[in-house]
Amino acid sequence: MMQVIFDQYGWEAAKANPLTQGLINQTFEVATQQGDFILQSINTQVFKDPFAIDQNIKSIGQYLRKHHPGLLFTHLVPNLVGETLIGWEGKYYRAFKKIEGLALDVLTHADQAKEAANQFGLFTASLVAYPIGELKSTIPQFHDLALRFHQFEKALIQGDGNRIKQAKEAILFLQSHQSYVDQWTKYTNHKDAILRVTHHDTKISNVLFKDDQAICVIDLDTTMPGYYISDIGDMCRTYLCPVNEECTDLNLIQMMPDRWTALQNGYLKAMGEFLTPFEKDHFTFSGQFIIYMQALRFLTDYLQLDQYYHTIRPSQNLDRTNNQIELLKQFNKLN
Ligand code: GN1
Ligand code: MG
Repeated sequence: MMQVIFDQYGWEAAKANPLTQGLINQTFEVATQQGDFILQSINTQVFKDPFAIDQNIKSIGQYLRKHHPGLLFTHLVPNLVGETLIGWEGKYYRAFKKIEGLALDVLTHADQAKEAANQFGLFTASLVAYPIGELKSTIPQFHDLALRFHQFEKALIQGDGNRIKQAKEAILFLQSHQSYVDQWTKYTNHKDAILRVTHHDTKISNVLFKDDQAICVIDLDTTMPGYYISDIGDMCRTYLCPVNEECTDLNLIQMMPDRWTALQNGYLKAMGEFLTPFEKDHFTFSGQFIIYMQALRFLTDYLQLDQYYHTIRPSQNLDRTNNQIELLKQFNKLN
C-alpha cells in the first residue's frame, strides 16, 4: 500500500522500516535507489491542519537557507509534481531527506545536555529576525497551562469514574500545585516575555547526534510562536533524569545537578544575548511548568480512557503521570 506513496516521490526499490520513538505520528525510514528518506503520516487527530505544518516548515526552511545556510535543517522533499504534503486515503504524508545521526532515548552524560540545549538554542537564535507573524499555530494553545488545567478539571467531572478513583493521589497532588498556573499566566502577561520561534518538543530524541555532538533538531510539527520556557522545560523533563517517562520504578527517578548546569550553559551559549533579564530569571520555572503540564496531560488522558497518547496497557498514562510527579518533586529539590 505504501507503494502508491513511493511512486509519487519516484522512489525505486523502496524498503520501509518503521521507527517507533514518537507517540503521535507514524514514521518510517525508507531506503531507496534515490537515497534514504524519512516518511511520516501525520496524525490528523492531533494536527488538525497539516497544511499549517507544511507551510511553517517550508517558510522556516527558506529563511534558513538564505540567512543561515550552514545550519542543518530537515527540509521537506517534494514529490514528482512539487508537492510537499500528499493526501492519500484520508491520510497525509510528507518526507524528509534522512540526516545521518543518532536519536538518543536517554542521556548518558552531562555534555549531551549541553550539546542538545545548545542546538535548540541555535535554532531559536537563528530565527530571532524571522517574521514570527508568518508562523502558524499548528496546535492552538498547545502549551497553554491554564487551558490544560481546565481540561484536567473537566476530565475530573466527565472522565471515567473508576479511573478517577484509581488516580486519587495524583489528582490531589496536581490540584495542590495549581499555583503554577497563576505563575504561568503572570509570566505570559509580562512585557519582557518574548514570543519566539519555539520548538515545543525538545526531548532528547528530537535532536540528532554525531560523535557526541548535537548536529540538528528534528520533529518540527509543533514549531510555532511560543515562549522559551516551553523549550527549556521540556529539556528539564527529559535530560536531567537517567530514566524516561515510561519508567515505573519511581526509585530510579532522580535529577542530576551537573546536567542541569550543562543544559543552562548550552542554551545560554546560543540564546544568552537575546533573552531578557526577566526571561533569564525563569529557568527554574520552565522545568516546573512543563513537568507539571505533562503530568496534567497524561492524567487527563488517563481519565478520558487514553484517547490521545498511544498506550499498550490500561494503567500506562497513570504510570506516566506518577513518573512526572516524582520528576517534579526531584526537580524542586535541585533548585
Ligand atoms: C508527544 O509524539 P511525541 O513523542 O513527539 C507530545 C508532546 C509530549 C510527548 C510526551 C503533539 O510528542 O507534547 O511532550 O508526546 N506531542 C504532541 O512523550 O502532543
Ligand atoms: Mg513530537
